[in-house]
Amino acid sequence: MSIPRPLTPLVLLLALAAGCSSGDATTAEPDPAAAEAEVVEVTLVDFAFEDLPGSVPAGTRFTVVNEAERELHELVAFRLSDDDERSVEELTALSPVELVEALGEPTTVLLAEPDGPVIPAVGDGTLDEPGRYAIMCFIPTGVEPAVYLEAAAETEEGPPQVDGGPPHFVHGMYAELTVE
Ligand SMILES: [Cu+2]
Repeated sequence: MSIPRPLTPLVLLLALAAGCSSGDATTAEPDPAAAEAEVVEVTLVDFAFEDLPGSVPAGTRFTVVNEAERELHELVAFRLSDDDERSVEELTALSPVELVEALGEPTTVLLAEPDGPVIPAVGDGTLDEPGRYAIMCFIPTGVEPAVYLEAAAETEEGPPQVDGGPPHFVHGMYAELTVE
C-alpha cells in the first residue's frame, strides 16, 4: 500500500530511544550524564499534563509517559519573554499567527505514543533558563500516531502539516511552569 521511505532523523531517534531501553519500552534507562540533574516525569493523558509541578529549579530535566488509549501526545516547552505578562490560558486564545509570535521557538519537544518510549524531537527535556514557560501539546486530535511521526520525520523545520482535529491544547492540554 505505501512505498517504503528512507530512514530519516526522527525515525532514527525513535529507533535509538527504543533501543536503549532494556526490554521494557515504558521505562527508559537513566542517562549517566544526566544523573545529577533532577528528573521530573510528566504523565500525558487526554487532554492534560499530569504530575507537572508549578515550579522547578533551573536544570530540571523533564521526561514523559503517555497513558492515553490511542492519542499521540507531546510536551512542548516555550520560554515566554520577560515582558509578556499574559497567562498561558490567554495565549491559547490567540490566533495561530499571534500564538506563534508570542511563543517563539520551543526549548524542548518530547513526544510519546501510548505506552511508547520518549521521542526527544527538540532538546532533551532540560530547562536551564529561569523564567516563565508555556507547556503545550499541538498534536491534532484523532491523528494516527504513526502518520504524525512519519510526517514529522519528513519535515525539516517546525511541526508537520497533517490532517486532524484541533490541536490538543484547545481541549485544555496546556499548563504554565516557572523555572526558578
Ligand atoms: Cu496531546
